[in-house]
Amino acid sequence: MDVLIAEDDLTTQVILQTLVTAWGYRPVVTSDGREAWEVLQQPDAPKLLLLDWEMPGFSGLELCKKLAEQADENPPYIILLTSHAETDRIVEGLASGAHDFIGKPFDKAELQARLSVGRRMLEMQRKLIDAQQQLAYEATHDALTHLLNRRAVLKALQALVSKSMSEHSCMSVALVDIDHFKRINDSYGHPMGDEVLIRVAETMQTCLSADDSLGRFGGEEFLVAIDSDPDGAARLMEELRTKIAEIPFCLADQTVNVTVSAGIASLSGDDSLRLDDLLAAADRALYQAKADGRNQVVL
Ligand code: GH3
Ligand code: MG
Ligand code: MG
Ligand code: MG
Ligand code: MG
Repeated sequence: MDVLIAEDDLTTQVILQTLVTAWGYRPVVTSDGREAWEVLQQPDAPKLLLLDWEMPGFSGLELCKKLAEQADENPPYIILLTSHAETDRIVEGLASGAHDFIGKPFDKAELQARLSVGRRMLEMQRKLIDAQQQLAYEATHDALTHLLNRRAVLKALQALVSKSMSEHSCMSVALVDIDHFKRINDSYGHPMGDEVLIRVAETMQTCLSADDSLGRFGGEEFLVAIDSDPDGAARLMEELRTKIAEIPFCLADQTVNVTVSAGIASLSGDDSLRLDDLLAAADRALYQAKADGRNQVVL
């Protein structure tokens, strides 16, 4: 683990550097608070900080305050080094964002122990953040296709509808349903059906731009929130339909032909259509595509 040492006294600096290296840390050394601040702005900055209270540029205390203002979701762990270890100073340091302090001259074993506490706290913080990110991902993504799930893609759709309203621009929504998917399951088995869902999702994703959102709406049905007018949306969905129909899905030594049908509904920024109405219109168009023979896009 990297440790930032910000200490203007060269002798202390060398001692700290030698000690933390012997304890298995990688020291990053600065002699000035401003330089330390610059190091801390780097993407992979050290998270364990040993800051001298009194130094040029910014003092250790000022650094604590500036770091607290940044409201980092993965904040560093700060140990203040001070030659004035009076209670009111310690209180001021801790109140300004420091997590711990050590008085100068410091005891080596105590410093090592305090650094270990910092390392443990940072490891715990990292685990919590990772778990939180994993939960947030799972709450918004489909476990099979890794596309946005129904709730998340509806949220993206709502955001696009709101943007279209406020900018008086056009947007579209497409509902895409795999044709005769039940037959694929029945002929090749459910695991192969799952594989087809994954492949269709991947193929669709490659056709979309960053402004469009794709999600699994349910079973073998997908929703695309498209940031364009009906013509643009129809072109896009036609491209997507052709691509899926033309690519042979080679799965476990078998070639499965897959086609999709799509229904599109659009909003011209001046409409005041509700989301439900828009989805109902797309669903009607999809129903029409199915009724007209499948493997087609209906606007
Ligand atoms: P249509 O062309 O009218 O859409 O016919 P279809 O067979 O695709 O439609 P239907 O609604 O009759 O059947 C959809 C099937 O999709 C039924 C269901 O078992 C299957 N399915 C839904 N979710 C999954 C899944 O996650 N994995 C697999 N393998 N099958 C699924
Ligand atoms: Mg100093
Ligand atoms: Mg159906
Ligand atoms: Mg279907
Ligand atoms: Mg369906």
